[in-house]
Amino acid sequence: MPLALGAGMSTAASAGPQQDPVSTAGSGATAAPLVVPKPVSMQTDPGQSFTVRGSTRIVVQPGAQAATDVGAFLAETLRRSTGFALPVATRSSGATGNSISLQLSGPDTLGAEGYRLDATHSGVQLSAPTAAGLFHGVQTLLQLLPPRVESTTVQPGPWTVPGVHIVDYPRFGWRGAMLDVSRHFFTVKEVKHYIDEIAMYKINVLHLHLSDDQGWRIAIKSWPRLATYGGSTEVGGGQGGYYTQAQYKDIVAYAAKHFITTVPEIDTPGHTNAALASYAKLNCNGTAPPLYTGTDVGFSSLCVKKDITYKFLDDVIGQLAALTPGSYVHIGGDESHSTPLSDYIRFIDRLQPIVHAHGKNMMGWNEIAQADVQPGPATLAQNWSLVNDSHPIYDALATAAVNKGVKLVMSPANKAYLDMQYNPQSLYGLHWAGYVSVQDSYHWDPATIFTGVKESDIKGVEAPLWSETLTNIHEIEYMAFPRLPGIAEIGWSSSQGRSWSEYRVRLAAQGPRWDVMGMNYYHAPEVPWADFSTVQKAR
Ligand code: TNX
Repeated sequence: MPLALGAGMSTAASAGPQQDPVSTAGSGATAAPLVVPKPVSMQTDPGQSFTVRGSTRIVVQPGAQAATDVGAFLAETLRRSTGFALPVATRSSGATGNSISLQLSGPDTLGAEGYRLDATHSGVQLSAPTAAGLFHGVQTLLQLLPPRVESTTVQPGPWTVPGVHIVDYPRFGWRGAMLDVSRHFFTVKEVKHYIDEIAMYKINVLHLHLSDDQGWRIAIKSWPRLATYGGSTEVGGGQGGYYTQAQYKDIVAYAAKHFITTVPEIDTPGHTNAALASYAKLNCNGTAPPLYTGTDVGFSSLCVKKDITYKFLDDVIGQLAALTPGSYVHIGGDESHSTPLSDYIRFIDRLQPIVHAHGKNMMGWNEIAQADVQPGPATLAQNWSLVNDSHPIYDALATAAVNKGVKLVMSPANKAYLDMQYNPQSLYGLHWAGYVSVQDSYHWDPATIFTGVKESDIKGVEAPLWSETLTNIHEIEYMAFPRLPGIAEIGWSSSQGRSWSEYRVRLAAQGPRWDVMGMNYYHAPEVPWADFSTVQKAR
């Protein structure tokens, strides 16, 4: 008899940290596998389990290239830690039992990213209408295996998947992570590393904040000084850096392999000192300011009245659009404190047609709702207003956007900003929006923040990571983990029955995976990590 662990999955919490967090098979234990984000429904079947072994195959339908690619991704990951051959075979080769099967099932109720996963004695059956769904199912499967599966060197088995039946699909189609590569520059390798880590939690958008006062990070062919001069420093005066278009393409392709769409942001009309310093003609007074390495905001503005400004933007957005397979280009629009409001509105009104002329839709921070932006998918507003837990506030910009028929991506600064310090002792980060503990960052719901904004007005959620205080991937990891998986869960899982005490146990089960990966995560005291490391050591 399968043990039903539907929406609430309450036995996961009651399983308690003293039990083996994942691999229950063979031990007779019935603890539910601890998966983040929480699947829509999961039944465990203690009578069943499947052990991946040397003779196991990964099986796909003949001719299904997208499924084969996901199968190859799974094989690559499993080969590193298991040392098994794990050939990716087509079904016509006769492989049946003792296999992990990845099947494209054709359209059904699971939507664009959902999947079904069944693990029994004879193998693992993963099916989904899309390759993205298969990829998300693979992420779940990896969480069903012991944490040492994340190792890059061969580890001892057994590699047992508990008997489960999972049906899963996301609440929102946009589950983003933003990385500010402007305040400090991060290498292609570091960005790819972050992609690996966010993909584990079914994040499907990587928003790259490519320009700000302190640095311009993408080469633009007709405006070479943007990168070579505007990208030559960073906060604190370090050497900065920029991506060539080939490197940027490489990031976009790597993200796509992880079913993550890259959204490029060029922040305008404010946050533009690096561009203004690179080209005197972009300034109203024709004089280039010096490069800037501080952390103030709101002091720079493109020259709204000059035509060259729009020629510049047309070139930049045209080249970015050509590098972007996704449908959105982010034009920033935040904190333009030195642009008079009438100019700001004029500017955004002139910019949106430029974005459209290059075949993309326009995304911007919620201030863009002050302009005459277009309804429908043509515009997306990213809301960064704070959540007030006890008194939901009525935010004029969010409501203005929704009243214009514009959908919102929710990034409330005192919940979803990963650069906020956890507490006054935090080594890195800022606290202008408050200290944000792991529990705080999990305790909100996008559909109940504003009285005027309902579920259907919301495109999804996004966790921004601003980098004024962050200089390398280790510091990125420290701020993003363990909060990012909670934001990912808010974007993926139903809010029904959501409880911190249940979630913290599933979150703690991620710790041993991150330990194996060598990640520098914050060991937040409110998460029961220790219990899981004991389990790990005892194995
Ligand atoms: C606000 S919120 C900013 C960024 C800063 C960040 C630091 C928003 C759209 N802009 O310019 O980096 O705070 O937390």
